Amino acid sequence: MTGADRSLDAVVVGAGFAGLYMLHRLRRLGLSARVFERGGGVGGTWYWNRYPGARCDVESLEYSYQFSAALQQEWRWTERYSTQPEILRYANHVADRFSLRPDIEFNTRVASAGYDEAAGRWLVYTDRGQRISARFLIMATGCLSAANTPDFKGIDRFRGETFHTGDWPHEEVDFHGKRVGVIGTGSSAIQSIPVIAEQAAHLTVFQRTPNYSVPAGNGPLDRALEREIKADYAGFRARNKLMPVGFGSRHPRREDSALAVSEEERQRRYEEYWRLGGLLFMGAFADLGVNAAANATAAEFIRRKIHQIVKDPQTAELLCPDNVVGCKRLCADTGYFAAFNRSNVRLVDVSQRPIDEITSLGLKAAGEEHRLDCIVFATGFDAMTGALLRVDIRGRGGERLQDKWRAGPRAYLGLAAAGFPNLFLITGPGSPSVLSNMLPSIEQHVDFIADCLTHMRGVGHQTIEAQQAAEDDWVQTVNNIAAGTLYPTCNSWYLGANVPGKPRVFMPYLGFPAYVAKCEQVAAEGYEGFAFAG
Ligand code: N01
Repeated sequence: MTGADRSLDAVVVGAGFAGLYMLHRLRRLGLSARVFERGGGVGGTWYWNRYPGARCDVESLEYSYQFSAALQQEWRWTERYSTQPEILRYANHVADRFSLRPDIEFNTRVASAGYDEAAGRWLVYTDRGQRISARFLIMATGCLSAANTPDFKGIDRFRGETFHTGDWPHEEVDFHGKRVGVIGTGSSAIQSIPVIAEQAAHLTVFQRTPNYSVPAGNGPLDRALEREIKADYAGFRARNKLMPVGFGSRHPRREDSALAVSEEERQRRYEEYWRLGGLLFMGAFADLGVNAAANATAAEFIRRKIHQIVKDPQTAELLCPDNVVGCKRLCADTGYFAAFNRSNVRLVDVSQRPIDEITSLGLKAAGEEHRLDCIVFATGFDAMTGALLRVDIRGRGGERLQDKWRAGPRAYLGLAAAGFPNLFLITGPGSPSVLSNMLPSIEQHVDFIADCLTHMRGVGHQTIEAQQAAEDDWVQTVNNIAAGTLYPTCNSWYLGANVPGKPRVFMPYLGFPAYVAKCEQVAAEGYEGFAFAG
């Protein structure tokens, strides 16, 4: 292609877990590939989300790669749920173990990419002025990697320090002696608040919507369990693959309805699953995600727990959500509700009167000025589409992905978009991604793409493109499945409802095993729903 500095088989955008494994597979196929990463290191989400208390809500023995049996055996996790520093160490270990770094360009953002139909190649531009011609463009940009800071009035006037949980500084942040404000009460806030509360002179939490949270039950990794799993890791992975969310096979989801048992049994079951911890709580009964009356019994159980933990009844009541449990992602915490018993922590309800403005000295909310030294925006992400659409991607006829997705994202299997030949999305909208265990979902997508490239090479195809009809059907399928659940009943980031003006479309595909089966069937039938050329 004319004007390119360099020609490659594939450009991969992002060096998180998806980009790292994609690079490994591409190399093994003998293809030339380069990864461009805006951060200064590998790890993606785990490179940026360094806020105090950050850790994963899927168990470490499951939130890890399985493509290498040796890697799986040799890596030792220290806790049941890994901390962000440990996950980042793991990502770095993988990059070194498989010698991936020479093909990764750090501190380099892919700004735009345009498809040249005549050449059948992508021309990719970086913010450092590079122009790369590539046959394939593979977006490994992550689902929760574009931080969202609401457009608060006066945000630039604040004289203190500001932080975003999803874009945390790499230097140590010390809140000792400081008056800190945290805006938001999602997973990031719920993990960071207990830690910040221990340091800060005073902490004010600004809550618009309370969230359900279940204690994670974290602790040192049980070495006997580790030995047991490592003795048959493949079997363990295979059992997890059959779980609706792709993890948790050690704690089977129950088959019965919350409404089919006695009140006594229901409470006993909820206690059992409360002790299991975190996301596993949702497995207590089979119908918590689909039956509002069943879900209401779980909601009542958690609200009672909040009232038991939080001493001030008014604060406890404010912390009690009234929506469906799990409709916004259920949080997993370590000491979240108890943090509100501390004398240096205050909860401010901004549900009725939003935050008015940020001033030079703090923040005006609910008719009061709060003096602050630091503001932490725990305000989440432009999820699933944000990072993709921050790159100006233009397909056939110069069509912009931003325009194609103006009314909501449309992608076949969450992997490819009609009008954008030779573009692959790893864990894109329309795939299980955030409603599954991300690591196996990433590996499944990367393997699908690598197998597809092998197939193309075998039959001599130059381009692959999702067919419009297949894409339309798939978007409809994703919507139909979500509509049969309680997920669309609240303003979650799954729906894009957390970003003003973002179209409301339920983005993830619900059901990991069915999704994997569909991908396998598509591949077995010669990549049904895709068109090949060349
Ligand atoms: O973001 P969120 P997050 N004024 O969108 C509030 C994953 N994750 O970073 O609910 C006032 O959940 C907003 O209020 P509301 C996990 O999948 C995983 O916490 O929109 N408040 C909400 O309270 C998670 O779900 C882990 O009314 C405003 C908060 O900001 C996902 O990332 C850890 C506001 C945003 O919550 C996102 O979590 C961390 C405004 N104008 C994250 N705008 C684990 O693995 C927004 N808010 C455990």
